[in-house]
Amino acid sequence: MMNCCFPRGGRAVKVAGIESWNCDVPPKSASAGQSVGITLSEQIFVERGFIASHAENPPFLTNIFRARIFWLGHRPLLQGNKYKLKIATLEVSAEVKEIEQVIDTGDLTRTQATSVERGAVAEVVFRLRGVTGLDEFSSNPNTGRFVIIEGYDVCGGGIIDLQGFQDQRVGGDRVKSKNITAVDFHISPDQRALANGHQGGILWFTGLSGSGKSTLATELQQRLFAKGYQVYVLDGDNIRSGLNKDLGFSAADRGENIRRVGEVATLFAQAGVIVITSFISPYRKDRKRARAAGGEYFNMVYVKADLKTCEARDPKGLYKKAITGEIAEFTGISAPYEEPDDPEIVVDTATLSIDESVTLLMDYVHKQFVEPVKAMEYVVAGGI
Ligand code: ADX
Repeated sequence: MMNCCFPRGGRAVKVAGIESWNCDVPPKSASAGQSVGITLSEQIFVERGFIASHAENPPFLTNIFRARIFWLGHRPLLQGNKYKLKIATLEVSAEVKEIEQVIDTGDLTRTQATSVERGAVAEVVFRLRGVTGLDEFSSNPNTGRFVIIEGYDVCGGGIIDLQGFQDQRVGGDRVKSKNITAVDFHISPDQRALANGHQGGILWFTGLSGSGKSTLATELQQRLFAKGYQVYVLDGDNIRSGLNKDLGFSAADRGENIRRVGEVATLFAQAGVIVITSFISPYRKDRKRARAAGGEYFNMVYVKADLKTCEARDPKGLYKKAITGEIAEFTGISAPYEEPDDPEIVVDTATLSIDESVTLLMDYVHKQFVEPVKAMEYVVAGGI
C-alpha cells in the first residue's frame, strides 16, 4: 500500500487497489510510465490537475513563485497582467506580480523592466489564484515547468525556482531532508516505563492567558516530582525566550510555536518523561497537529476559565494592555481562542480550587501513566 497526497486538497489517503487494462489479476504495484487506475480507501473530490504523490515526498504547495520565462507573445508581457499557466495537467490563472529582471539573450546583460518583449528571457514572480502543488524545476522537471497561455495562444514557457518561498502546506509537514533513515536505539518505551515506574506522556494544557495553566503546571510538577516521577514543564513564556524566540503572536507564528513544542514534547515523552506543556495553543488545527505528532502519548487538558474570569485575574496585567490596544493580537481580546472539542480532561479553574484541580490531574496521571506500568510489573514479576 502506498499513501497518496492530492495537493490543493493535500489529503493523505491509501491506495486500496490498482486496475490495469491488460491484466486479469489486478497488479499489486505500478511504476512510472504505466497507465493505471487506482481506487482509494476513501472518497475524495479529485479535480483535473490534482497530483498524487508519495505522502512522504509531496510537491511544494504555494500560490506564489519565481520563474525564468521565455516570452513568445505578440504583445509584451506586462506586470499586473493575468495569464493562464499550464503546469502538467493543471490550468491555473496567474498574475504577473513582478518582473524582476529581463535578460538579453544576445549578451546576457540583465536589466530592470516593467514589460517583457517577444523573444526575451526574464525572471518573473507569479501569483496564482489558489494554492497549488508544483516543484522546483531542478527537483522535478515534470511539475517544475509550465506554459503561459493568453486567450487561446501559447505565448511563453518557464521553469520554476522556489528559492526563498515558503511551502504553504498546512502544518509544514513536508520533510525537506532526503536520504534520512530513522535509527532504532533498542531501549523500548516499556523498559523506560519499568525503570521510571510510569510511562512517558504529554499533558497538553490549553486555555486562555490567566486560565491557570502555569499555576497548575507548577503545582502538578511539584507533586509528581515529590513522588519521584520524571516530569518536566514546557511553558510558553519560557520557550518563547529560547527555542522559539524568533516567533511572535500572528496565527502563523503561533502555529509554528505549537508545531515545535509538539515535536519537543513528543521527544520528552519518548524519553520516558511526563511532560506538561503550558501554551495557550488557541487554534484547533495547531492542537490537532500536536496530537498527531504525540500520537498515544498525547493527552489534552482544557484548563477552562471564561474570559471574564481571566480578565479579572489578569496576573500579568496583559488584558488591561490588550484592551487599551497596547498589545495587539491578544488572545480573547483581539485574537481568537478556539475552545477544544476533544479534550481528554477538562479542569474548570473558575469553579475548582488549585488543590482540587491538581488532585484531578494527579488522578488522571495515575490512571493514564502509572496503572499500566503496575500491570506490567505484575506480569514481569510472574503474576500471570
Ligand atoms: S500561543 O498562543 O502561541 O500558544 P504562548 O502560550 O506561547 O501562546 O504564549 C502566551 C504568553 O505570551 C502569555 O501567557 C502572555 O504572557 C504572553 N503574550 C504576550 N503577547 C501575547 C499575545 N498577543 N497573545 C497572547 N499571549 C501573549
